[in-house]
Order: sequence, then C-alpha cells, then structure tokens
Amino acid sequence: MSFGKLYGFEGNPRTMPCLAVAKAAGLDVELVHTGGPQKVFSEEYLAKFPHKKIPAFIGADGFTLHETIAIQLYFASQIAETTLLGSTKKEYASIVKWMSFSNMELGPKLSAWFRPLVGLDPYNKKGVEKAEADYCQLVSTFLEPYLTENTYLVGERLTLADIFSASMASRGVANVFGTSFRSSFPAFSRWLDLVINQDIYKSVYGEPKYIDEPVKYTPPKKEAAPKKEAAPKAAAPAAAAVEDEAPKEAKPKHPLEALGKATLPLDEWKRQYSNEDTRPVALPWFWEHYNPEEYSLWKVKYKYDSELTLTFMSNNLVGGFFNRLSASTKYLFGCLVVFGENNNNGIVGAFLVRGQDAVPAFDVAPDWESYEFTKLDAAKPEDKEFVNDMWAWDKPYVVDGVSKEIVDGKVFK
Ligand SMILES: N[C@@H](CCC(=O)N[C@@H](CS)C(=O)NCC(=O)O)C(=O)O
Repeated sequence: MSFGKLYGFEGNPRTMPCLAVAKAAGLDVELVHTGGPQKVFSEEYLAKFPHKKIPAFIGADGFTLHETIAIQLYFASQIAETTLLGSTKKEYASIVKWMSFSNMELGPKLSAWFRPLVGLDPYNKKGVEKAEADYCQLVSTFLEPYLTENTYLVGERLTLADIFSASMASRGVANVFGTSFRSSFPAFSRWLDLVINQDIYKSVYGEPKYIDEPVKYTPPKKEAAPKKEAAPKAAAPAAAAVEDEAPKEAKPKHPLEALGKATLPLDEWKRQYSNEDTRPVALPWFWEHYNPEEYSLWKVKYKYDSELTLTFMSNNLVGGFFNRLSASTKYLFGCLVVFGENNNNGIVGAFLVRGQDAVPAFDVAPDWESYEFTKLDAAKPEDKEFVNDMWAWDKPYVVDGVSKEIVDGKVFK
C-alpha cells in the first residue's frame, strides 16, 4: 500500500536520506521528480508547497510535510523498534541537534565551496576560499575532536544523525574531499567512510567513489569557439539553399535587410572574436575593419539593476533576452556582462549594430525596452575603451568611480 509521494530528486542530499529511511522502514514511497536544475514543479506539488523547496511529502492519507528533518523523523518513526532515533530522550535530542547542524551550518558552507567550482553557482575565488576555510574550521573545531572520541555522532550505533550528516557531506566526497583533506581530518573521514559504506546508505547512494584531487574551477567565460571547419563558407550556401526553397512571400523581411550587404561581413568578425585571443588579435582586427557608416556602436544597460538579485539569475535574464533577439542575429554582435555580487549587481554591455539606429535590431525582443541604448562614438578614446572592455570583459567595470568585478556575461553572436 502506498505510503505517499516524496517530491525531490535523485542525488539530492536532502531527498536521498528520506528515501534511505523509507526503504529501511519498508514504506512504499514514490519519488516524484521535483525541483532540480530543470525546476520541475507539478500543479499537485505547488498547491501544497508554494515555497518551491524540496524535499516535500504528501502522504496517502493527505498528511503533508516539508523540511527534510521532519520527513526523515516521520519515516523513521514508522519503524516499530528502531535504533535510528536513539534510545533515550537525550539521544533523540542529540540526533536532532546534529541533523540541524548539518542542515543549517555544514551543508550551506559545503555548497558555497563546491557549487561555484562545478559551475552550479557563479565563481568568485575569494568566496570559494572563504567557504572552504569556514567548512574546514567547523570540521576541525566540532567534528574532528568529537569523532576522535566517538565512533558515531550519537551513542554507539548508526542513527539518523549519521545518515543525514553523511548525505549532506556527499557532495564533498564527490568533489572536494581529496587525499589532502582526508589526511587533515582523519577522524571525520573515518566516520564518513563508515557511514557511506553502511547498507542503509548504499541502498540509495550505491558504492562510494572517492576522489584524489579536488575539482578545479574552469572558467566558462566566452562561449566555445566554433570549429574552424564550420566556417561560414560552408554555412552560407546551406542557408542560401534554404532561402531559395522558401516561397518568397512566406519569408518575413527584417527591416535591416533593406540596408544591403556591408563591406565588413559580420560573420567574419564573429569568427575572429570566437577563434582569436580577444585583446591581442580580435579587437585590433575589429578596429581595422570597422566602418562607422555601415555599423553603429551602442552601450546597452539594463534599466532595473536595483531589482536584480542573484548574479546567475541576472545572467539568465541576459540569456533570455539574447534568445528573443535571435531574429536579428545577422545584424548584431555584442556582449552583456553581469557586474557586482549577489543582491548588488547590474547588467551592461556593448553592441555592434547594422545601421545607425538600435531600435530595428533590438525591437524584435519584446523586452528590449527594459534596456537603455546609448550611441557610442569610436572616435572618442573612452567609448572605444568601453567597447574593448565589454568585449574582453577581463577587467573590473567601474561604475560611479567604484570598481565592480565582472562575474558573468554572455556573447550575442
Ligand atoms: N529547510 C529546507 C531546505 C530545503 C532546500 O533548501 N532544498 C533545496 C534543495 S536541497 C531547494 O529546494 N532548493 C531550491 C531553491 O532554493 O530554489 C529543508 O531542510 O528541507
């Protein structure tokens, strides 16, 4: 008989221990894929959990719960006699204490350490170093001395405190707890090894895999350069063939088509930018070939910086804008960067536009009016430098005399 539905996803450290305990308790709990990077939220889930956090539970009897600790305690309490919840009131309280500590203290610090390294959050070197130091500080002051004296977190047997705390450390095992970390914290590592090799833990996580070296940050920055072979010489005839096949009247004309062919082919510039080093090669090439009679340059600035929150969300906003600009790909090139930090950031950039007006190129995107367009003059050194800085985005952006780190960005090409 179904016990209920658990909303969460495979591999999530707050969802997995709920599944482990459900299995140990013999409960028929269905995992409904929810949340995650794809942000999947069913109507049924949203009706009960508008805060969009996982895990969450809806029992077959209609009882609802959110908060991983509550769900795990509820599942474990279905077992008539269990050692997972300790054997005294003090042990029970200590189990809840360690679970809360892992949920609220260790977990977020580990996330701040590994997520930027694997590209799940924007990378900031100082932020990652601080998170690593904070995490190691907690392990060294709390867990290492305690686990030097004790086998498990509470009492002499495996409890929910161990299962959940190990699960909250699982992303560390997979990403950042290399040999050096493990030798610095032998007692913590011994305990982790013990817990993740228990059947109840392995029943959901499988065999543990250790790493020797912590993952290293690889800057994504510019999008991958297209392969040299994929040069427009090959692409152009294909595009032309498609155009030839299309009935003329069915093809909506872009207003900028009327301007005819430019002497600087935009594709050639885009290829230079993608394939060559930006400062030493691509930018000098651009200025050598730039014809201000055919193209104009624009500073593009988001109007509502004060409403921006997390930097990766600002970058997603840029991504959405770029998708909606796709009808103007033949007439536009540019970069928008995100500068600043979470809850204090902005979006700015520079664009090359076919013709002398920005509107016909940008108004294909319904949200174009959320941006402010200021024409630049390449004859002015400061405007030229602005374009260089936005397209290279290798220096902090100075706004009102304050230098702001560029933390993310996208290229429209
Ligand atoms: N206090 C909650 C925290 C739940 C939580 O933050 N879950 C994360 C996944 S581990 C989540 O839903 N994140 C999505 C988001 O923050 O938008 C609990 O202990 O269960």
